[in-house]
Amino acid sequence: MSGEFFPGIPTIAYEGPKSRNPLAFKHYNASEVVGDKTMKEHLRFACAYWHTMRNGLADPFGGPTAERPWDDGSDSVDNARKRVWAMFEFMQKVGIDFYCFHDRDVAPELNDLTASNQALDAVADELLKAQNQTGIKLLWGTACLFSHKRYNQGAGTSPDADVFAYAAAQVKKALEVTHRLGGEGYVFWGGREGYATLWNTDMKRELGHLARLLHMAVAHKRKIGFQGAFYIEPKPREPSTHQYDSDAAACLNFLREHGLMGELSLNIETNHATLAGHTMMHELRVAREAGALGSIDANTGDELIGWDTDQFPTNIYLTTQIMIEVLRMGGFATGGLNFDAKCRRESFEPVDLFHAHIGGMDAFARGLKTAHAIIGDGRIDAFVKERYQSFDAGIGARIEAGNATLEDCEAHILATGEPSTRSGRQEMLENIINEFI
Ligand code: XUL
Ligand code: CO
Repeated sequence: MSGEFFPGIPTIAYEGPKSRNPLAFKHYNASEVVGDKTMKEHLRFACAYWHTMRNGLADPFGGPTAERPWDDGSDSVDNARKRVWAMFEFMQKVGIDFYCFHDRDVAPELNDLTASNQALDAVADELLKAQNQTGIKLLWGTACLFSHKRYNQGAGTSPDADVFAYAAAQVKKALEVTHRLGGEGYVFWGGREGYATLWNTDMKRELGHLARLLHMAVAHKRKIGFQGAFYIEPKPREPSTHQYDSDAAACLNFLREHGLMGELSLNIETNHATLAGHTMMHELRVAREAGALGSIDANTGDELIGWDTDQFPTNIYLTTQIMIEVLRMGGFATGGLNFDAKCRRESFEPVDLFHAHIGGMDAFARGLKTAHAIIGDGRIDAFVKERYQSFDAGIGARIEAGNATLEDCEAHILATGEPSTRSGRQEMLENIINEFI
């Protein structure tokens, strides 16, 4: 496997911030230690098979533009096998150690489930061979339960029990293949698990069915001995008008209601957070504080276009905020930073895949260093701690401990009078952050 698919493109090296070579890292230095780990260990980058290998870069107004000379465009298993080697050559050259896939990205969906499963097994053989040759690992696998026509009204939430059963069969197979490939996780993202109109929808019943699917998957995971993590990925809409897993809080509520807390954690994606009307930092904070931040789909949206544009992250402020939350949870366990991102339609050459990933990796390297420095500096943490100090003693401590009644609060105010509040100092804190950016 030497330069067959990306001829003339070298293995990407770290050249430092002064380099002007577009095919070099300026900030991501895999072996450089930040705090207690190397950058590579902190960041755990993963490459998304669906975008890197399968996205033709079409948009709602125009067809595909991507030039992928190794791909003959057919649904043959041979073409799928060949693609595996293009993907692994790419990852080796760009220095990414993990990948993520949907069953239908790596292998074609054929005439029936048996044929599709056989194709998936054949491609999985190839993936295993490529993993063993390169040392590249599977961060997570998933089943595509949103592209095929049968899922037009949902998969786990379809009104048709046969469609539910088909989805469950697909999850079973995708989970088994993920297990066979040593995957560290498995994702559930429900693009069609929602509705277009409530006039035809029994929401309570659909949510119950979705929970049944997840419980079945948990049972199967135990049965086959899969040790990886299960993640659920929030997104508010697109393709459905309303998706049930709309944001981190909605997912946590769903998991709690259906006895799935602890079985699944969250895979949070930046562009989904912004579509939900939240910042990425908000979504990460909600998940982390529930002890349920599992993994990250590291992309970004375009504020001028209202879609899930799945762009590569370039904004250092964003990557800093993300890495602050990751460092505060003590780093990733099974999760990582999966570039669920694609090149722009205008960037159709194979080399653009390199520029895109290099940029994302450099942006996260800077975010990591900046976040580490901000936490090490300690001023932000100290300010926040101080801001709540009135809850450390007296009436505040009694409130927090559950030892104060409404009468106690009333007596306190009657004795002490009007509280004197203090500035939130937002601007001062933003200035501190900018000292480090
Ligand atoms: C879609 C999306 C998916 C999931 C996996 O918006 O993010 O690619 O990450 O199904
Ligand atoms: Co995603």
